[in-house]
Amino acid sequence: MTRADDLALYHFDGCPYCARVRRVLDELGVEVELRDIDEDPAHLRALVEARGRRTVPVLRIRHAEGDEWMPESSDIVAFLRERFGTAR
Ligand SMILES: N[C@@H](CCC(=O)N[C@@H](CS)C(=O)NCC(=O)O)C(=O)O
Repeated sequence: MTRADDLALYHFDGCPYCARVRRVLDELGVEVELRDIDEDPAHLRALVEARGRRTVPVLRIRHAEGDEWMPESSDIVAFLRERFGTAR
């Protein structure tokens, strides 16, 4: 497994787009912090503050210059495949 400490996935259990991203993480053998917005109101608050909406999945990417918030499951999957496609 590859642990990516700069990434956090905002999601919830019953969301099919989130499940798609979680499946790709499993497939690539990548572990990121999973932030369930239904389970933890602080995660929901952080997401809405950053994005102005509660739509998930959203991947938070930490950069030296600040956080990037990436919505859209297809974009997140493309990012993960590009970065970790050869992780295993
Ligand atoms: N096009 C988006 C769709 C995401 C989406 O519709 N997410 C749903 C849950 S599966 C959601 O968060 N709906 C609540 C909302 O938008 O407020 C993607 O592919 O990520």
